Amino acid sequence: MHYTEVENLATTITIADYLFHRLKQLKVNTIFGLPGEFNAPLIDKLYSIQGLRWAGNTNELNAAYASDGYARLKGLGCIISTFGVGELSAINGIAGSYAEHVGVLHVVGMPPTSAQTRQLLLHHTLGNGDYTVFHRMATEVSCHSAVIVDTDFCAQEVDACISKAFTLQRPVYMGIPVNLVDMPVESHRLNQPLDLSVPPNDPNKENEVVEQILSHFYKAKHPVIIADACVTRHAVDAETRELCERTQFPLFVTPMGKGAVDESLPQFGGVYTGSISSPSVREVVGFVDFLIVIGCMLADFETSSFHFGYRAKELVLLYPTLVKFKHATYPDLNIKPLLQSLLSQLRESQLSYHTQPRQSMVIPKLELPSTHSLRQEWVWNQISQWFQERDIIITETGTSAFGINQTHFPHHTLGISQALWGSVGYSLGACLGAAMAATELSKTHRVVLFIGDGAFQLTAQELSTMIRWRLTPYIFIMNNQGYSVDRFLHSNASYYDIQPWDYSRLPEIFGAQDYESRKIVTVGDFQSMVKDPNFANAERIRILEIMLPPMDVPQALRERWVQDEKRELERRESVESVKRQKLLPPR
Ligand SMILES: Cc1ncc(C[n+]2csc(CCOP(=O)(O)OP(=O)(O)O)c2C)c(N)n1
Ligand SMILES: [Mg+2]
Repeated sequence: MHYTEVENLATTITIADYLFHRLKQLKVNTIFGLPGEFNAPLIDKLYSIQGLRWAGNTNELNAAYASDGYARLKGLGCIISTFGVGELSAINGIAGSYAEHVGVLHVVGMPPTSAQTRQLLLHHTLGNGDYTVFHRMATEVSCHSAVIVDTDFCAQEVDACISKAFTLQRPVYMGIPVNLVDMPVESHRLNQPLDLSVPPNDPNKENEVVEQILSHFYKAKHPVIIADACVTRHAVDAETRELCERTQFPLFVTPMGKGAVDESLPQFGGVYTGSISSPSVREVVGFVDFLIVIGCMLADFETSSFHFGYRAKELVLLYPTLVKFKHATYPDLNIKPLLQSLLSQLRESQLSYHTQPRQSMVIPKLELPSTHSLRQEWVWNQISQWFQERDIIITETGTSAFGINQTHFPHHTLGISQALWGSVGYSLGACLGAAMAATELSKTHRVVLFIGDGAFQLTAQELSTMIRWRLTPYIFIMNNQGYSVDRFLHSNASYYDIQPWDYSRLPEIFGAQDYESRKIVTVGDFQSMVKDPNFANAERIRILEIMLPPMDVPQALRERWVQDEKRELERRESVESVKRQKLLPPR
C-alpha cells in the first residue's frame, strides 16, 4: 500500500504536513524547539500527525544540543525555532553539529512574506529591515540552506533539505515564512521514498585508490587501524568491523571515535590520544609501519584537547569524502562505497602481517579503602565495570572527556561526546535527545551521562524536559567544586569557582515524582551504589553526585599538562634565542 493510503492523506496537503510526513518516514519522531508567533502555525500541524511528538525544550540552545544527541542515534534530528531570537540562541549548538558531522534540520518560522517585502520594522528584527541577515549567518554552519517560497517546487526543496542533512551529516537551514505554512502541495510525492543513498564513486579513481591502499595493507608488517568519529556518523561501522576482523590488524579509536567499534574485539587496544596516550597505546601506535585512520574527522591532528602526531612510514586517512595518503590527496571519494570496494578486493592470503600476541586495553587500577574519599582514577576504573551492553554513554567537555578514555565499553555501546566543538553544557541537552531517541529505538538501552558540575550549571534546566517526558537517564554529576580542567591546566584562580548547588534536590524542584538522588562521598558509598541490583535497572531518573577533590584529574590530563609545560618551555627558549641573536652585532 502507498504511504498516502496508509496515512489516509488527501491528494493535496499543506507544505507543513508534507515536511512532517517526510520526517516521520525517516523515523524522526521527536521534534525539538520552542514556539513563537512565527513558528506556532507550523508546530500546530505536527500535532495532527500520529507518531510525532513535540519535545518542548526550555531554551533553543538546549534544543539544538538535544537534536544533535537525537541525530547521533537516529541519523537525523530536527529543531524548530522562531525568527531571530530563537534561531540565534540555537546557532552555537548548530555550529557544534556542523563541526562534528551531525545531521540536523533547523527549521525557522519566519515573518510573513509581506512584512519581508515591505521591510517592516517588526520585533525580532535588527530594526534595519534586513530579513536575510540570520539566514546569512546560518549558511556558515550549514551544508545547505533554503527559504521556502511560493513555487511549484517547494516540496522538492523540502526533500532536498532533508536528504542533504541526512546524507552529508551536517546541519541544513530551512526558513518557512509563517503565511506559507498552508501552501498546498500534492501528497503523492510522499509515495516515492527519499533517495538517501550515497552516490557511487568514479570507478577508475576508486580502483586506483583501493589498489594503493591494498598494496600498503599487503606490505605492512606492523600495521594499525584507528577508528575516528565519522565511522558512526557516516554509517561505516559494519565495513570497519569487517576490515578489522579480516585483517586482524591491531585496532584503536580516537577519543571522538570511542564507541565506534566493538571494544571486545581481541585486537582492540584502547584510545589513541596522540602524545598523551597511555604508554601501552603509545608503544604500539608510535612504532607502526602503516596506519589507516577510518572515518577521520579532524582536518589536522592538533586540537586544543588532543595532540596527534602519526609517525608511521605509510599513512592512509579516510575522510567522509576524501582520501589522503602521505603525499597525495584524492577528493570526491565517498567512504562507504570505497570501503565496500576495498573489502571486495581484499585477499587475506596476501597480508604480510601475522597476528601477534596482543596486550589488550590496559585499565589503570588504583586501590583505595572503603572509607577513602573518591578519586577520578578510581571512579573511572570502577564505573567501567558497571557498564552494560547497549548502554549509551555521554560525556562532557572537562575532566570527564579524559576520564572516559580510561574505561572499557562493552559490545554495542554508543559513545557520545563533543570533543571537537567542546561547548560546555552540550551533554545535558544531548542526553535528553539521546534518551528520547533511545525510547523510540528499544527499551533496552540505558542512557548514562557524565557531566561536570560547572557544565551542568550551563544547561541545568533541560533536566525539566527529561522529567516531563519521564525519561530515565543516569546523570552522574562530577562535583569538584568548579571548572577543574581549567583550574588544573591554568591556575587556581577564583573565577574557576562556582556556586555550590544542592543538586540532589533538583528533580523534586523540577516536579519529578519518581526519581533517585544519591550523594556519593566515599569509596564505600560508590561500591554499595554499583552493587545494588536495583541500581542497574534504568527505571527512574537518577542524579548521582560524585564528590571529587578540585585538583584531582585523570591521568591523561596530567600528561597533557606535562606536555603543555614542555611546549611552553620550548617556546620561551626559542623566543629567548631569537632575542639573543638579534642583540648580537652583525657579522
Ligand atoms: C560554552 C562554553 N563556555 C566556556 C567554555 C570553557 N570551558 C571549558 S571546560 C570548562 C569548565 C568545565 O567545568 P566542569 O564542567 O565542572 O568540568 P571539570 O573540568 O571540573 O570536570 C569551561 C567553562 C566552553 N568550553 N564552552
Ligand atoms: Mg567541575
